[in-house]
Amino acid sequence: MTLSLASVAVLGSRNLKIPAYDRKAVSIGVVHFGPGAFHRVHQACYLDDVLHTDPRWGICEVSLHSTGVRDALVPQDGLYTIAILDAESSFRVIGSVKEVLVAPESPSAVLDRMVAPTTYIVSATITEKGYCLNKEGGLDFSHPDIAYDLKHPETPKTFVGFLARALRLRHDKGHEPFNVISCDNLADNGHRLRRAVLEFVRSSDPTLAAWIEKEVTFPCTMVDSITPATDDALRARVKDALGVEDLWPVQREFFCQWVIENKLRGPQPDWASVGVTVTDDVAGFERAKLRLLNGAHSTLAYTGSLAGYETVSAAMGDTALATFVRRMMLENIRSGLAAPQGLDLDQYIEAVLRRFRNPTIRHLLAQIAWDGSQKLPFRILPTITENLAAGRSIARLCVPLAAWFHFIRRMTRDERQIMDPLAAQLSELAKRCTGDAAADVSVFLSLEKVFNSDLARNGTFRAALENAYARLAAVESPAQLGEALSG
Ligand code: CS2
Repeated sequence: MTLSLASVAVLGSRNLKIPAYDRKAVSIGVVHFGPGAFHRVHQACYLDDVLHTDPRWGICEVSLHSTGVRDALVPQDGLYTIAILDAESSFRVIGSVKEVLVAPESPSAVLDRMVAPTTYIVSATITEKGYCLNKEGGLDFSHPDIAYDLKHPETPKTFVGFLARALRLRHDKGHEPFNVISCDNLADNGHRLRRAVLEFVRSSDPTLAAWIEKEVTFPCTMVDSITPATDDALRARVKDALGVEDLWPVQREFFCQWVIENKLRGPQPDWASVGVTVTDDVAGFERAKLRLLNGAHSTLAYTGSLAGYETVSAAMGDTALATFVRRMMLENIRSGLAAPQGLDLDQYIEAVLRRFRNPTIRHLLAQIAWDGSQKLPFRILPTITENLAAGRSIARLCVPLAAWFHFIRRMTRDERQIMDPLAAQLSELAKRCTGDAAADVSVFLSLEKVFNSDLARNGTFRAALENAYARLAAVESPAQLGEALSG
C-alpha cells in the first residue's frame, strides 16, 4: 500500500502527525516553483500548519524541468512524509500540496494558476542558477532560456519569464498582483529577483515595468533547515514508521526558520501563528546565515572531501577541521557582520556548529559541493572583499576557495562528473593546471563569472590563495588536512 488520502486515515505511529483539517476544503493560494526537498520540508510544512486554521493556502507546485515530483506525489494525492531527524525523531505527513504541474508540458496551465485572482503568493526555490543572473547581479540576457523567453513570452521556460507573463496577464485583467517570494540562498534574494524581472520586462514593455515597479512586492527572505537529499535508507525508515510506502519522503533536522521582509500586500497567512518571522531587518538574518552557516558548510564540503570524509557530521568529528571552521566563523566572518535585532552572533555560531554535528542526519558533503561557482560568490567572496577593504585577515577564508580548486582538479583527474552549470569550463581550467600554485591560481582566477577583475587582480588575495592552495595540494587524509590547516 502507498500513502494516499485513503491510507493516511489508518496510519499509526507514536511519533506521527497527519493533517488534521479537511483536505477537500483546501484551495490554492500559493504557486511555488521548484518543489525540491528543501521547499517540501520548509515552506510546505509551514503552510501545512496554516491550513489547520485557514484553508486558502494550499500550494500548486511547478517543476520547471523534471517530472519526478509530479510522478511521485500525484498518485499519493499530493501527500508525502517529512522525517524530522534529531535527538528525538518524528514524522509528519504534509497535506499542503494540492497540485503539481510540469511547466514544459503545459506552460498555459501554470500561467492560469498564476493569474487566478485567489493566487496571492508566487514563491521559488530554484537554486542560485535558476535566476539567470550575471555577475553584476542583473539579468543574464545571453542565457539561452532568457533569450527564448524574450522571443516567446507566451510559453516561457524560466521563472523570470513566467513572472513577467503572469504579471502582464494580471495587469490586463485588472487583478491585483501577487507577492513574489524568493526562498533561495542568495543575498538580497528579493531585490535581485525584482531587478531581473524589471530588466526582462523593461526590454519589451516599459509601461508594464513601471506598474511592476510600483505595485509588485518582492520581499527578501531567509530560509534555513538542513535537508539532506532523500535516499533509500530514508524510504525504508519512513515505510517502517508509517506502515505504508511513500514514493518520495523528505528529511530534515528539527530546526527550521523562515524570516520574511515585512512588505507583503493583500491577504496573507497568519505567519506569526506558525512561527514565521516577519521583520524589517531580514538582511541582517540573511547575511549571517549565508556567510556563517552556508560559508562554513562549503568550507567543510571542499576541505572535508579532500581528506576523504563523506558527511558533515563526520567532518565535524575531526577536531582540527572543526576548530578551523569555528575560528573562521568567530574571527574572520563574524567581524564584518552587524547582528540583527534579537540575534546574538556568538550563540548563533555555536548553535550552527551543534546542528552540523547532528549524528542522526547523513548530510553528504558531495551534495553541498554542487554548484560551487554559484554558491561561493554569495558565501565566501563578499566576506573576503570586505575584509580586504577593512585590512582584516583573509588567510582562513582562502582555504575553502583553494580547496574548491583542488576538488575540481581531482574530479577532473578522476573523470567524475562535476555538478555545476559551469562544469565544462571548470574542467577545462583544471586540465590547464600543472600543480604550480601561482600558475594554477591564475588559471582559476580567470573565471570571470565567479571572480570580478578587482578581486582577481588584488595581490594580497592572490598571495593568500596561493599559500592555501600550496598547503592543501597533498591533502588526501585527515592527518594531512590537520597539518595543512595548522600551518
Ligand atoms: C547547503 C544548504 O547544500 C548546500 O549548499 O549549504 O542547502 C544548507 O543546508 C541550507 O541552506 C540550510 O538552510
